[in-house]
Amino acid sequence: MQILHISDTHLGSRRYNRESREEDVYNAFHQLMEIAVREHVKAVIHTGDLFDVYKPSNRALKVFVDETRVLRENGVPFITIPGDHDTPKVREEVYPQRLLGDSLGLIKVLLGDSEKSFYELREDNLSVKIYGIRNMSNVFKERLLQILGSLKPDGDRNVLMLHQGFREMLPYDNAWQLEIGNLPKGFQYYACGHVHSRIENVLPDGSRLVVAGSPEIIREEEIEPWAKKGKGGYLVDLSGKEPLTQPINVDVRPQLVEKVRVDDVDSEIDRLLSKLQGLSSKRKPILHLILEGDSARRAVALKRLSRLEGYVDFYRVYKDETIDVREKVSPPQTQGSVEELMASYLKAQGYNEGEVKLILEAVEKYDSDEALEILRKFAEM
Ligand SMILES: [Mn+2]
Repeated sequence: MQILHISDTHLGSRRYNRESREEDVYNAFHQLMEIAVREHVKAVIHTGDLFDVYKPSNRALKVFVDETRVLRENGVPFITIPGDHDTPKVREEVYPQRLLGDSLGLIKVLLGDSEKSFYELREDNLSVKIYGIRNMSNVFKERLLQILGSLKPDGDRNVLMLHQGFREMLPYDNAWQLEIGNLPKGFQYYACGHVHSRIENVLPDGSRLVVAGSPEIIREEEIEPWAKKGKGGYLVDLSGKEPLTQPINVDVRPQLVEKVRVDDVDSEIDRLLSKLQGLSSKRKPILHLILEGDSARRAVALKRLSRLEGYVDFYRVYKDETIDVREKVSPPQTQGSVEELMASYLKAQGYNEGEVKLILEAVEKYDSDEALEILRKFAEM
């Protein structure tokens, strides 16, 4: 029995306020639905962040309803849990999934703490039970562990859907709620969302923990992993005791992060254009540029970059790392009065005499009415 595991589709996401970005996100979803039908999967499981926000636009809702029609026509259930993005931020609001599931019967939703704790898929004599828990924020950590501990998976094969941060993958403060060791036993496949890049883990008991990732590039950090591993979903065959997983890719609009030396912008543009010619995708790429070099050349370089138009979907300055090379950077002095030290430090930071004088004045008179007036003057400089 084969299912399709997808996640973090973020329908409605519109980065850089670009129409093409919103379209691309819908297009990736369209390709996933095509894959589901082509591969004759028994179900599509989606591990959260179906929508980019908990109040999706009518357009995002319509795309979802229209694109999943083909599943309903083929009797393929769409089973999902809410992620952090589509969790209401207001107590009385409801999950968009409840509208689509409870009210319209278009999808099957699992929350983990409601009456329905699993959906069963049957093929021949094999029973596959799909469990799922909605995303729970840090404040509900204990509740999450409690629900995990209460699960009694009793299908021939059992799948658990989660949308949480794991310490092993996101080892930062407040970024994780679970450790792999917290996972209850008895599941063959832990279907995970939240992290946007693909991760596959084989656990000691032979079960699989797979983070499906987002099928389009939602944030710049996803560009590098996309270039290495592609994006899409996972086909999961649950026929045997150990699941077989196979990543399946969708065609994603190429995105590149490129450094550009503003001092030599024309040859940099030539280099970029020949690099773009080597891309295999028919879609025009998105360029994220990191500007380097003398900031005095930046304005001219920005004008020259318009040569890229027509070759790219769009380009943007991702980071400006140009520097003012005319300022002599000398180390600040280490002896003298506090004021002298501050003045020398500020000069080394590139402030001119007049600015330094005003800053020192503002510091000295910080608790008087004059301070505001000084700061206003400074802002006008
Ligand atoms: Mn997400």
